[in-house]
Amino acid sequence: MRLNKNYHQYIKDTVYMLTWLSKVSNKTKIVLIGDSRVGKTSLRRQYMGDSFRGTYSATMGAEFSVKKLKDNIITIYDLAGDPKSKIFRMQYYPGTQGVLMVFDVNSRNSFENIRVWIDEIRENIKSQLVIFILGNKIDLFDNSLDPVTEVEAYKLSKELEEELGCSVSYLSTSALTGHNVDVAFSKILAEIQFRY
Ligand SMILES: Nc1nc2c(ncn2[C@@H]2O[C@H](COP(=O)(O)OP(=O)(O)OP(=O)(O)O)[C@@H](O)[C@H]2O)c(=O)[nH]1
Ligand SMILES: [Mg+2]
Repeated sequence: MRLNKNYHQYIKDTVYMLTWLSKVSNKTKIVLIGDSRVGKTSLRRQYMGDSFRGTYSATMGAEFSVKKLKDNIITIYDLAGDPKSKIFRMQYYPGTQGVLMVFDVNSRNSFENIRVWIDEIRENIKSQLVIFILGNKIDLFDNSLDPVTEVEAYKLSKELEEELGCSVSYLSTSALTGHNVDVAFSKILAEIQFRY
């Protein structure tokens, strides 16, 4: 097969980065999961300092970013929310220390599906975890759309904490305005440092 030159370079860079990462001792692995379109990629881009994209482009399988903080290398795996991508997501779960589980505050369905996502991580991650639930698109919060309130989301996080026996927190975010995005990442990293 003849590979497109850019694609070939992308594969080479990815292999180089993964080889380099395997040699770094102090590293943290975070996955971003949640339904399609809730804003996982937008949150990752906002955290990495990339510009906000108003148009939707579905993640195919997985995308990832690497950030160096002091002597710690953070790898963020941004997984496709499409139910058909479950088979691809499974290979990225091993070794995960932190999960950012995202829903859209104006989509009750995406909030109800948090339980489905919990089942998926229970099946695939056996190590100790820190979980943050993020109610994204808070900038669009609209009372006429039966939005998911902070009280409901906080209540779910406490129920899950009890059921799973691990730390589960809640924050509302906006990938558009940047509200709580750095806070979410720095809090989950601090919690992982504390627990591991
Ligand atoms: N207003 C607003 N729009 C957002 C926000 N976050 C994401 N969006 C928009 O929502 C759409 C979906 O965002 P993505 O980040 O691609 O969603 P995703 O969760 O990565 O979706 P998949 O890759 O399909 O799993 C895009 O059109 C974004 O511009 C937000 O906080 N506020
Ligand atoms: Mg995406």
